Amino acid sequence: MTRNRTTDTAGRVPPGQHLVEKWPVLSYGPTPRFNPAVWDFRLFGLVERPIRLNYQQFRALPQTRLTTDFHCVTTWSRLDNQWEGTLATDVVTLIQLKPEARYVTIHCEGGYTTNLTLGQFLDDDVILAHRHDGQDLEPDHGWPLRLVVPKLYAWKSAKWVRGIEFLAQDKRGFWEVRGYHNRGNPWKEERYSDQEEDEE
Ligand SMILES: Nc1nc2c(c(=O)[nH]1)N[C@H]1C(S)=C(S)[C@@H](COP(=O)(O)O)O[C@H]1N2
Ligand SMILES: [Mo]
Repeated sequence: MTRNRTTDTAGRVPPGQHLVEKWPVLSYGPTPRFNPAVWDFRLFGLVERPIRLNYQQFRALPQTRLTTDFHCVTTWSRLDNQWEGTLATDVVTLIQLKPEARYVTIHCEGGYTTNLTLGQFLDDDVILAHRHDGQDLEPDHGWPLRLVVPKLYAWKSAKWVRGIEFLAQDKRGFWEVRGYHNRGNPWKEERYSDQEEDEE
């Protein structure tokens, strides 16, 4: 397929990154099988009333399409990914957050987790996506549902998402306890947790 990919990459490739055209797969464990009969999506923790949606209910949420860049800490970046799904800001309208909620943990099939501040999660380009570049996500890329957090390294873009937990305290996720940076801003090259000591 010929795609008209952008030629203007100036200012879009963070330091230490190189561009790829094809989309690599990076997963720690095996790709889970999707079973729509048991799949659910939970919003829980510091919310007034936790909720649980089945797959059909989740897909009925408002749909948005946006195009963003994707930066993996292993140094590849892929520009202009078109995502379709439900914005994080639309998902949170389903629940009422308790005022103490300041952090989120994303929970995935198979036990992978990642952590974000509530502010990072509610950024206007954060999406729970089921389509990429006009096609359903492939199983290896997170089907049926993945998070996309374009402004942070891609280990924060959790695949096979099943729930969002709202917390008062930050809790490091799978890679964040295994040597990766707690924040992961690619423009500041926040790659490893041992860089965190030098910070504010
Ligand atoms: N559930 C889950 N999500 C995950 C991962 C994983 O191993 N499990 N890997 C992360 C990493 S390190 C990266 S770079 C991106 C890669 O997404 P891709 O395989 O679709 O390119 O997914 C992230 N999300
Ligand atoms: Mo990654």
